[in-house]
Amino acid sequence: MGRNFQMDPPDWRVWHPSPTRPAFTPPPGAVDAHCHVFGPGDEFPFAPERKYTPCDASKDQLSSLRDHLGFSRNVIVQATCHGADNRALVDALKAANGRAKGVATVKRDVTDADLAALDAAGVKGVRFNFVKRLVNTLPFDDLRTIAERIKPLGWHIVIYFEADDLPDLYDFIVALPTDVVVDHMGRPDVTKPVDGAEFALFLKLMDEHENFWSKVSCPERLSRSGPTEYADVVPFARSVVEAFPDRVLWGTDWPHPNLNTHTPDDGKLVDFIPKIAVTPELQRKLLVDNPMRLYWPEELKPTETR
Ligand code: 0GY
Repeated sequence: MGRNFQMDPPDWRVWHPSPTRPAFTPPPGAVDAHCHVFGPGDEFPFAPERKYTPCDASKDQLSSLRDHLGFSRNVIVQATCHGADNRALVDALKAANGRAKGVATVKRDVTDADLAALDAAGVKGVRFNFVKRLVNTLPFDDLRTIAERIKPLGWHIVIYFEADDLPDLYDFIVALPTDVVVDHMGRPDVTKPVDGAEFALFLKLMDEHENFWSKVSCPERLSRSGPTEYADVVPFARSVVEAFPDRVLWGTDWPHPNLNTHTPDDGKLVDFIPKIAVTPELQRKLLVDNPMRLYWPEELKPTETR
């Protein structure tokens, strides 16, 4: 921890210092499509409006983890503790030499010059966060304005909400004018049936809207049965991977903000992948083809783009 910030809540869990090396070998070129950097706070101060103060989790620590887990690239998602100040994210993207792309947080008054600078640094989307314990969500009108501002850049929108909130958000999100990536399958309550009404609404959203993608990430957050198997999350994630194999992404969620049940072993999280993507083809789509299409389209041959 740096000089300027104390972790809050004080029992904040620091990320795993020595994760196991996964038994599962990711395919060449695999992308961890959901992770964060925190600070370091002394260099990139956390935002005054933040709802938690994390431990530091630097760009170098993230790239070491990437290599340790057998991944090639990262998509770094702006964490709420940095608000709309994307400097730590941009710093990490610049240092990654093309091996990381980003998802930023912006406000409606973001300037064209700011957007152009984020684009040049490798930002490919913005995040709309509806989880009330993390943010005071912007009004729909602001979000619609931001969506229209980022659309010409070819960016997409990442949305984070909890399953309870989907009915109220449904009409708003299906009207968004870009590709939309839902974090963590819309956070299903995995104690409810996988074929029950709550998850059916999320599957309907994915089924009826081809611009929607899902991250099949965060078993450690969703599970009630717990580590290291996260068995209760498997049916949910596997059903999404099998129903929408070309619109799913996976990420570690390192350094695991706000997780107070346990400290995830990132190697074990990687070992969750073959349980939800059970063939080499599904694994390649999940970890390579899909994230490359969304985040590195410039590297694809013309026949591979949508
Ligand atoms: C996640 C989940 C969480 C936090 C954030 O930006 C964040 O602060 O995303 C959470 O607390 O559920 O995706 O990292």
